[in-house]
Amino acid sequence: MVYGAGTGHPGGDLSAADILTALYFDVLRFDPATPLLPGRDRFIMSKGHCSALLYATLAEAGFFPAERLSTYMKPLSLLNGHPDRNKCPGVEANTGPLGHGMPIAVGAAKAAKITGANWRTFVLTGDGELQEGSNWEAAMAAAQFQLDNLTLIVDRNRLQQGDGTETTISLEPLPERFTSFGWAVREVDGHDLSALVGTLRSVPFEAGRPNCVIAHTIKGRGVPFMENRVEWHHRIPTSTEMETAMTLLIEESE
Ligand SMILES: Cc1ncc(C[n+]2csc(CCOP(=O)(O)OP(=O)(O)O)c2C)c(N)n1
Ligand SMILES: [Mg+2]
Repeated sequence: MVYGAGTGHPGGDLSAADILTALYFDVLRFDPATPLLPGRDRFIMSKGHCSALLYATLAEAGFFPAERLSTYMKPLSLLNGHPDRNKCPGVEANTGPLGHGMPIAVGAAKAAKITGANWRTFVLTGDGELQEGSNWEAAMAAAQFQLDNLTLIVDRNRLQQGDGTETTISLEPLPERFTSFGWAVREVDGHDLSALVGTLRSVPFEAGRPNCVIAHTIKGRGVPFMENRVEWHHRIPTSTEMETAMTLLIEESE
């Protein structure tokens, strides 16, 4: 999709692919035939620059035909560079400007508490994204409202755009920061599907506390020449690189 569009964020897509796989093929409750079913679990892809990953997952989960993926970012496509809930079935919130998903997720989780509904809200942020102050305002509100029906997953690949998170604006000690904000925190290998599923299935971790899962990941995971390389945040593969990458990914999946 990224090669075909000539733009995109392959490093961050690959970083979170296992997380979305665990969510959509085990944890989340939804019906792709009725995307707005009132009782569905909500998933908010706050790192909206990784729209290619979200669309590929939604297509695989049955929200729309996989043939549509080839229209990614083409003129008049419903699959924009940043996800649009009015265009693409299954997209829960318009994201892309970093720092918006958490506040939206807190509102959704609070709404479920107010109405007594039992659906859950999950939100995925990047780690660099956590440098946006809105996340911490949302984190304080979630603890205040005792939103144990809310789960934040942090894609902790330690890279942002252009550099590492720790050399830009350090996030550590990240688990302790969320704990001190009143959240129940777990750390997990973000590429171990059974660990991801086990952790995400077990929410709420503690009654009355919002849940934070810090998923340790590798940006560009699955394609060795992309792994942990900051330039692959926003680089487009050449045709040779694309073929090599696809061969490696298909081999790994078989
Ligand atoms: C408010 C805002 N500022 C800047 C950008 C441009 N931008 C897109 S992705 C990105 C880096 C995100 O890093 P991280 O959250 O760690 O994402 P990941 O490593 O998972 O790709 C930036 C700065 C943006 N989308 N929104
Ligand atoms: Mg990152």
